[in-house]
Amino acid sequence: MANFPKDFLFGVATSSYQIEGAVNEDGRTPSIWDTFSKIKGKTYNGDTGDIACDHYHRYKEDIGILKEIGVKAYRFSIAWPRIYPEKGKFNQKGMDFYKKLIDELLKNNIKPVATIYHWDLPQWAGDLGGWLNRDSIYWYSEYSQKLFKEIGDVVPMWITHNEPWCASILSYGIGEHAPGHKDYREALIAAHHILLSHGEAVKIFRDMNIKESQIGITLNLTPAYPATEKEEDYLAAKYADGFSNRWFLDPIFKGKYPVDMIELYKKEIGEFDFIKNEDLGIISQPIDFLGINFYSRSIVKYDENSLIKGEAVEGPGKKTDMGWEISPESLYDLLKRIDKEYTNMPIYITENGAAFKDIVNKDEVHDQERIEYVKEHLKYAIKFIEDGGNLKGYFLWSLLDNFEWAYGYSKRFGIVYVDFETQKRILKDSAIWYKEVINKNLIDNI
Ligand code: GCO
Repeated sequence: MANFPKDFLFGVATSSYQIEGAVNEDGRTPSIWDTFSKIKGKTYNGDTGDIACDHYHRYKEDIGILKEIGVKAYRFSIAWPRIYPEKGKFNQKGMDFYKKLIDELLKNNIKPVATIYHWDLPQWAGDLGGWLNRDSIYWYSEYSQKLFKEIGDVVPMWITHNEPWCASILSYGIGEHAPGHKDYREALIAAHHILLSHGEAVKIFRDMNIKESQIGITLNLTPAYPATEKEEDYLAAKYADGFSNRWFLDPIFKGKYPVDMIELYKKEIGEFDFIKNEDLGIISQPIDFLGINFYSRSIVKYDENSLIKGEAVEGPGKKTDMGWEISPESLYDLLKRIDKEYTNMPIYITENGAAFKDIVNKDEVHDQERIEYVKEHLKYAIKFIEDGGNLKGYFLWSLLDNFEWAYGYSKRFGIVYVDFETQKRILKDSAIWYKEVINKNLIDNI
């Protein structure tokens, strides 16, 4: 048995486009994900977020489920195109939805944790170049400032961005996410503007002096390990780490981009003339906490021909339905490393969880593999805390099965099963198990 600290914040996480649906309601205009998901071949089966979990209409029922599971906090995201359906035009109706959601959470004693941007950029912003346009920083600042004005003090924890790596590299470089571009210069420009917009939002938040609330950012971090003891594989792992982790951690915590990566990228993208002198000072504004999304690790071997001189190889561990290797001990390595090299500030695991092929039988889902996955990760989370690590909470991804981006509805991450035909929700065994963990504040049998 292992106990969590008394004030440990157990929660679950979701995001707007993945669950809300109601894409044309109350003044919302399309986001780049509405556009992207409707292009043939971009998502599995042509799936879109048009209806998703219909959470926009069922939020009360869903908060009822949160209450039933007993979570202390709920991490959701706000859909920018509901708040600013057009450039510079605020939409009160869109805002009202989140006010109602937050009221309902507070009534049920659940702490609202709001992500400002979880990838559903308004299409109007996309049409103006999206994150490639330096003005995106001002659009995002205007949006953030409005949120802080309207609900800044009733939301105790603000997350500026979710996974800048995905919103930039995966979206503008690899092309798997909206807007689906494949250009590394674009990817790095987008990453820079996203980081800058983060820093600007933190500045605005501080200027507004919202005392009761905290602000941070969520990064998806993937520890990289060399495939063999060969020196060249170590180099590949170092670059893979630069690519996924240091490119975001270093500017935020050290106020600079990693020099080895700058040198490497320069050969591909040319000059970094989109970085201005004052930018790094803005990006490295002090924050109150760091959010980490953790799912897996990467193992890499040297590859002369790849941009980052490495190629991923398959790890030996069991895989989830995403094909991601299950490697809970890497979470521990990662947390220790953050603690040692970057910061001792409060850390929250803002996402961790797994997709598996769930089978419904008489209104029950026996998702033992998901329970094992979460249990193993919580075990290493406790180990880090016992070592003196400043880990303050854990948000399971996800509350509901939902729209898994390019994978559509083919991957189920929820601890609550959703029948997308009827919108019926069924608590999986993992939800019932998680309820017990939260209730007892410990995990048994370890
Ligand atoms: C993420 C996303 C989620 C995904 C999850 C599983 O931040 O990557 O927050 O939207 O659904 O990570 O891939």
